[in-house]
Amino acid sequence: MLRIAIQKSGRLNEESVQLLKECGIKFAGADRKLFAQAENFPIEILYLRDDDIPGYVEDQVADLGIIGENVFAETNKSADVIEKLGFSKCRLSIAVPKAFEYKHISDLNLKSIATSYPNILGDFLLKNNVKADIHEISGSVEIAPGIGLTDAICDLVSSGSTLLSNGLKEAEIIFKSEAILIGSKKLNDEKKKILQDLLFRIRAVRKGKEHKYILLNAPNEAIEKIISILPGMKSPTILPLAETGWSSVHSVVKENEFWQVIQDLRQAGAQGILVVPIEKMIL
Ligand code: PRT
Ligand code: ZN
Repeated sequence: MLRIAIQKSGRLNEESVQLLKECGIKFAGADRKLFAQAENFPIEILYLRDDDIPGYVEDQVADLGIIGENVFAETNKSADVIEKLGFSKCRLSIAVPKAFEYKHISDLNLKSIATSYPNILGDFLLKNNVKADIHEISGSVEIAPGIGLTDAICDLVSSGSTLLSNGLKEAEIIFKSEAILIGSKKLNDEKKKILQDLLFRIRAVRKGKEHKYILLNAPNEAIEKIISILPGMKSPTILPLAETGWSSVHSVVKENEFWQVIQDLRQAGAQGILVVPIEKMIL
């Protein structure tokens, strides 16, 4: 039996739950209790505050955890990073009031910076030979300059709209983060085996999301050109259509190359292009 800790509520909760469900694991949500036993996979789910998860994994109360890299780096607990999960992407940035003429990191010398990330910020300042006063606060960091508490802040940014609405501008990105799967350094063989099964499923789900299944019709003389455009897993599937001289081509395309590929395919004579999401992909 493996025990995984995920965030009880907040930005990571929904996608953590969704990922496990897409892996085919059935379990009850956090609204009912703090602990859920999966019905069809040897895993238990613990719902916790995200900041507590690295400590629980270090202490082997949980075997695995899903958290932001920012929290893992800040709490500095002993655990392995097993897999990046690709969601909850954000950055930890130093931001200053708009009127602050910021040109270089050294402009932060002898300034005060409010943050909930004193460790990551402290390391960054040390590395860059900046002597600034770190003012640790646990929330509403973005209002600190406006109320005269500090000269600058260091906080998580995703769209940047919180900075904008508080009259701040991003000065330095000091850490990039996304959700990660962490694991205890002391898993026994039975737990390692379950982890491998879970990882196999997670990777299949994530690969599926990164790709689209594509079906199209084309005149036979265009097929060679079309095959050269399609990257595919191996070579594409080609099936004859009822109409003579035409074929149907099936293949898999990467999400991030998708629009360019579609454009090239149309130019090469492809018609009736269908694009279908892939639920899971196993190579
Ligand atoms: O209760 P618990 O302690 O479990 O949750 P929490 O309140 O500490 O964390 P939560 O749920 O807010 O965030 C969990 C994780 O989501 C963080 O540790 C990050 O890894 C990740 N994440 C991704 C973010 C953001 N994006 C984000 N934008 N966490 C916080 N923010 C906040 C940021 O602090 C700022 O206030 O959103 C605001 C900025 O957003 P923009 O879009 O205006 O730039
Ligand atoms: Zn938290």
